[in-house]
Amino acid sequence: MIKGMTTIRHVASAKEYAAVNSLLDSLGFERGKPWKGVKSQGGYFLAPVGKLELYTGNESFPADIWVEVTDLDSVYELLNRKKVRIVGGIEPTTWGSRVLVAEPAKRIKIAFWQKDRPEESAVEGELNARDMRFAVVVARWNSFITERLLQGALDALRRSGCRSQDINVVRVPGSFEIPSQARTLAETGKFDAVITLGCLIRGDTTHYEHIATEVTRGIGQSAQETGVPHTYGVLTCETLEQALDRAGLKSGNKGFEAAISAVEMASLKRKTGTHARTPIHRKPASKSKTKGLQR
Ligand code: DLZ
Repeated sequence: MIKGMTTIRHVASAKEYAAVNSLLDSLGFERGKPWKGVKSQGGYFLAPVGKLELYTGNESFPADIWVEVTDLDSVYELLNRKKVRIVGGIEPTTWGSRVLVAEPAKRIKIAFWQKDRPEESAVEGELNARDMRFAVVVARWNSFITERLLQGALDALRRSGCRSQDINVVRVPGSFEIPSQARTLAETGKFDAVITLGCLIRGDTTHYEHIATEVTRGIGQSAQETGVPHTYGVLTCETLEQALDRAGLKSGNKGFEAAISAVEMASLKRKTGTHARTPIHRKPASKSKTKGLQR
């Protein structure tokens, strides 16, 4: 039944109204649509999380707008820079937080607060590829670009601690062939993750959309159905210039990024996965069927 909640505050003057708006902008609040009525004007800000908090007892709170922040000291600096009135300073609370009250306009008090210790601790993968094996499927089409992606990916794997003999590079004719080969490799159960690298350029591919859709879908499907993490380093570009940018010039190297994501996902899988659909059977690299394909 409930759709949303809005707290309304009246700001006395247009100057103060502008100042409060400017402060909330600087703090990163998302602005909603402004409105203009017969007697007044206004606008709203969206908060990432909203709460309606009720309490009972004798504690008194210094403001009725409370904004939880991740870095209270930076907010303090920002308020000083913007010459916003601060009531007192940063104070400890009785509930394991620190609070700072600002008064950007008359009778508009905002309490900024930060918890001393964040409550949630998320599970994350690590960027350590020691004892992990990776398959890299790379398309030969547009090899001028894909070889750069491959160099980026190999660099990332080695920097993450992966041994050269644990990286298996497999070349396929074009991006269209990536998903089936990725799946074949994933199904061997020998790899912690599969990294896919290719480059589709709209300029020279009339059926670009179809290939791009099929490649993306196929790689995703292989990841889901085999349970082996796959990462996506297939560039889909309008022009060769754009592809060059993403293969080591202006916008980094997407091969490097795909490999780093593969390390993270492989590590995460080890932490969170109960069992893989295709368990990883560790064998000495020399007995591996893909031995001849190693770089
Ligand atoms: C045929 C084709 C074309 C026109 N363009 C590209 C491209 O931009 N990038 C790419 O990786 N592959 C391209 N291909 C080749 C197809 O992916 C596929 O290898 C062939 O159609 C053979 O099945």
